[in-house]
Formats: sequence, C-alpha cells, structure tokens
Amino acid sequence: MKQDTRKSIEACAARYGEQADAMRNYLLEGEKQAYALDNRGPIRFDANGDLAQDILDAYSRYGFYVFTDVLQEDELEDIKQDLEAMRKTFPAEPFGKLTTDGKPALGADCQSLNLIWAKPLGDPLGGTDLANGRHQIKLYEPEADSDAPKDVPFVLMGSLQFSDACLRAYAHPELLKVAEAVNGKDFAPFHESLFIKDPGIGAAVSWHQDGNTHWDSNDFDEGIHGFNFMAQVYGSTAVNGVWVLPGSHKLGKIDITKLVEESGSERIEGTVPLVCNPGDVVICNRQLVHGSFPNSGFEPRVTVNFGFHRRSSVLGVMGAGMHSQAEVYDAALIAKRSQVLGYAIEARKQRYPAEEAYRYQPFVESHQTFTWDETAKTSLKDYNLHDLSI
Ligand SMILES: O=C(O)CCC(=O)C(=O)O
Repeated sequence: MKQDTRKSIEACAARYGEQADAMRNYLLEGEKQAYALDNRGPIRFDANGDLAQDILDAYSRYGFYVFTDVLQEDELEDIKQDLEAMRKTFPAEPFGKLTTDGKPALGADCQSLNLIWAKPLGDPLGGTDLANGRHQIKLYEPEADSDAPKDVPFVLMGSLQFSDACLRAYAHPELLKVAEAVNGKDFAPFHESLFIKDPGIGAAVSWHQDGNTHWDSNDFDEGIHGFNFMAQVYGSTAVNGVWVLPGSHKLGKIDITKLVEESGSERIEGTVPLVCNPGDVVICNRQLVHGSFPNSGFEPRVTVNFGFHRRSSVLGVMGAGMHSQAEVYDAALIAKRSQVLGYAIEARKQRYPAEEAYRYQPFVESHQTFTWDETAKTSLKDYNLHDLSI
C-alpha cells in the first residue's frame, strides 16, 4: 500500500519559496516514476535456491531494488524500542560526553566517531571538503521553524554496537543470501549506520556517489564499490527519502555540478525517490548518484544502513580513510572485521530460533564459531574503527 504523502509534499513545497511549484511537481512526478519501475517486490529465490535472475537483472539495470516486507512487525518493534532507548542516551550537545541528565552519553567512551549532528533542515556535507569532497553541490536549506532545536541528530555510525535489534537485522538470512548473490559467497563487510531524518528538522545529504577507491581501476565495473542495504523502519517517501539517478552506477565518476547545471536546478532530471513502506529494504549500489533533501514533511525516516563488498574490492586495498583510518585491508583485518557478522548471526538465532540461520562461507571454511553473550557484546565496542572504507 502506498503511503499518503500529499500533506508532506505540500508542506515541503511550501518551504521552497518561489521554487514551491517546481518542488511539488518534482516530488509528485518522481514518486510516480518510482512506482512505475519494475524493481520492487519480495525477495524471491528460484528452484535451486538462488536469487531470482530477474531481480539481479533489475538491480543491474537500475542500480537499486526495493525488497518489500523484509522486516516483520516484531523486528521493527524491537528496532523502534532500541531507537528510543538510544535516543535517551544521546549527548546533550553535539559531541558531548553527557546526556541532559548528566549520565555518560552513548559512545562517550568510544574512540571512533559515532553520532553526527546537523543544523535543522541543513545540508552539512554539500559543497564541503568533507568525505573527500564527494558532495559537490550545496542543496537549498529551507528555514526551520523558530522552535526547532539548534542541532539535530543526523547519522549514527558503528550502530551495531549500540542496538541488538540492528545487529540482528544485519544477519537477516534472506538479505545475506542477496549479498552472496551480488558479491559472492565470500562477501566482506563495509560499514553500518543509522540515517535519522526527523520530521520538520532532519538534515539533507547532498547528491553524491559513494565509491572512492576504484574509479580509475582497470577492473572497474558497476559492482566494484559494493552496495548498501537501506532498511526502512518507518517507511521512506519522496519528501524524506533518498533519491537516485537510475543506471548512473554504470557510468563511472559523474560531474554532479554539471548534472545540476543541465537540470537547471538541484532537482536532477531523471531521479526518483526510494519509496518504501516500513519493513522494506532497498539494495542500493554505492556508485549510484544519490542524495536526500531536508525532511520538511511530517513522516520520520530512520534507515538502518549496512553495506557489503566483494572480497576482491577490499583485499590488499588501501582504504579511503573516510569511515575509518586509512589502512591496508589484509586477510586478517577482513576476518577480524567480519566477526561482527558471526555475532550477529548468533544473536539472531537467539531471537528467532525457528528461522534457518545464514551460514557464512568464510566461517564454514575456517571452522570459526561464535557465541552471543555479554562478553561478545562488550567486544563490539569500537568495531567500526576498521570499517572497510573504499
Ligand atoms: O539516507 C540518506 O539520506 C543518505 C544515505 C546515503 O547517502 C548513503 O547511504 O550513502
């Protein structure tokens, strides 16, 4: 069932001043085009247990596919409860160490950067050198209401150490079968985060492509920088969701400034939003041109984001130093970083004992086994210092 987003589209358009009509038309038209694409439906396997070929073909054609109804009600409820609990422990101010009631804040004792803040309805990355300057243009920043908070939560990195429910979603057996079909049985982890876009205040992520390391590689192809799963807790709309330029993952590094010039505005022609219901999970190629506008509508969006790479894309590669310090990813480091998946699979087994658990080929080959308990949970602290950032 499609979400009714008309009120949010109107509210969003109203914040764009003389561009209001253009924004409204863009949102409405993009939503229509998104639903017209043939890249949406449940995860399906063929008689051999392989991911259906038409899904792989559509993913290759467009660079994304919307898997519907992947996370069920109980799993979404667990994630929402964790989100609520985490938010109570957010620091009282950006990068602070204490909560508003003076307790140690989430991640206060971590070495790695976790919670990133932004100004309400801002675009903190666009037109800056952050993330190797990949967000080439600054998006329009609508004025937030006068009672909006000064800073709003934006992205939480290393999220699996803070939420058991997100950790369990990371080990969803059907999603991991998809990862295997796209990146091979020895697929490697990338990075996990939450994108938080609260209604009326959530910040933008300007247009960009994610890859960094392999654009000029002799082996360059559409899958070399991996993909992200984007699991939607509350759904995702034209107003609050990520927009993508279908097919752009095949084109190499794109001059986004030029695209914007050619489109006559930041509303890049041919782009569509990732429209999802709660529980849907998008597989999104990291090379796609994508971005999200400030959330000036009424629906919240929280994306549980987790990505995977081909092993050949990371093994022996010098990292980009964007999600973690720059280092060479040797087999031992990849094995260490993959342990999170071992714990996630065990954590999921405890919550869903009747479900057939995913068997990760590298663990089978190395006879590695894992136990999910308090010691394991403690060991996840700062696991993201070694995200495989390419
Ligand atoms: O969720 C968003 O708004 C942006 C996501 C994104 O840019 C990414 O996952 O690379």
